[in-house]
Amino acid sequence: MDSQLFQSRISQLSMDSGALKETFEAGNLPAVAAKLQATLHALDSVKLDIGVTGRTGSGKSTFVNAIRGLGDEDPNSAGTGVVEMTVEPTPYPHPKFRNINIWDLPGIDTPTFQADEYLQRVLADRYDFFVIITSDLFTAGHGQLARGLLQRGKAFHLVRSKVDVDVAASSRRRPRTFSEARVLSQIREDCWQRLKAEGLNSPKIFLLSMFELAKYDFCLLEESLVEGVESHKQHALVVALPAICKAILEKKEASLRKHVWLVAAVACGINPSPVPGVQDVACDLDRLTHALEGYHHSFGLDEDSLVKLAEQTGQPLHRFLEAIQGPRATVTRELVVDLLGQASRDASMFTQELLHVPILGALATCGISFATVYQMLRMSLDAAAEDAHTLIKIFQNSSEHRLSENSNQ
Ligand SMILES: Nc1nc2c(ncn2[C@@H]2O[C@H](COP(=O)(O)OP(=O)(O)O)[C@@H](O)[C@H]2O)c(=O)[nH]1
Ligand SMILES: [Mg+2]
Repeated sequence: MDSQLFQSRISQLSMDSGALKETFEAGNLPAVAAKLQATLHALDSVKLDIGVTGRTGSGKSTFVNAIRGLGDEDPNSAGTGVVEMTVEPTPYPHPKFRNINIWDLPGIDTPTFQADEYLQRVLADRYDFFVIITSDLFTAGHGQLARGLLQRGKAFHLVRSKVDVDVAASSRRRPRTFSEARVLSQIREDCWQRLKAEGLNSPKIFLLSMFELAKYDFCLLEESLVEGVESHKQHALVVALPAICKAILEKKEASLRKHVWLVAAVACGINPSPVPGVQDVACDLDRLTHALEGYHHSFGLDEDSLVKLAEQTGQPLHRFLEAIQGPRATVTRELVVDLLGQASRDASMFTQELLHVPILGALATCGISFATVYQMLRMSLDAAAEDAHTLIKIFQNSSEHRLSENSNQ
């Protein structure tokens, strides 16, 4: 669906809230739910295209993999290595959120590089924003490219990769006077000076190591990517970004929470069937299974993500599995039924609480089904977010542990 139509649907939703309330109060949930279903569908199918560019060998392909939560050896990974492997723009869909494509773009280091020609060749308008990577100096080519993007009104983010290499080299060469903070600030200063010479004043630069993603500026980059994208695409990006930073976990939680009532209304209003063993509750179990799967994927709690986390940290998988409080198993209809059973125990009390909230109160009057489903989604979201916070603590502790082991060697 095109973005204008989507935006108008979202704004219509808020304008319609009075009308929605009346409809709910009249008890006509199916009529409202059909409208909300279209909104939910639009939200789930927002397309996002990210172009990753820079010179050959700067780490473009490695970044394309890292931002999708993949290592170099995953079957869906972009090929990495010192030889340039990317000749044409190549889309790499996010493994869990297929509506997001990260494009590995050709290197910008041909001897006759012309930004305009390059941007035409890669179809610049296709991308929502660009990430420009360099592993050493920002050159005239990067400057030309950035100016070309500014002229086209395209957002870009500047990344200086491989800072782990600079840090390690400096600590070897000047062991007595070494300061990591100083190395980083020198890199930053150098980037600023060179970009200034290219006509770009105080741009944000993100220093990264693709192999220690959480260590340098990746968390700041994640936030900047989200802030820079059109507002109706923010949700799609937030849920798909790697769940390794506290700030992004909070953004994920808030964005998913905002849509809980929408999912609940659609699940109760479209194709509801009685839930076995849960009295007075009817809803679409498949939709709820899909929603909970989305929470697991977004917070990195699915099996694939946990296996990758164990590999990255060198910790045994069971350490992560044991730390998880919420359901560990793959999300199934049986699990959803079980969770609905748990939620139904206090749903009637919850219905009373909902009555005080505009719109939600109106929904609650539609019956115990909505209150139970809403409660179940909220509980599951809270549990998933809490587990994700626990996992990043283990992740960060194990990175610090590995770093101190390395520096003692
Ligand atoms: N130490 C270190 N090596 C990196 C980093 N990013 C990429 N590399 C390595 O640099 C080489 C080139 O990376 P690649 O992603 O293929 O670059 P591309 O040609 O721009 O796609 C590979 O061997 C990567 O493993 C990084 O942040 N730190
Ligand atoms: Mg490459």
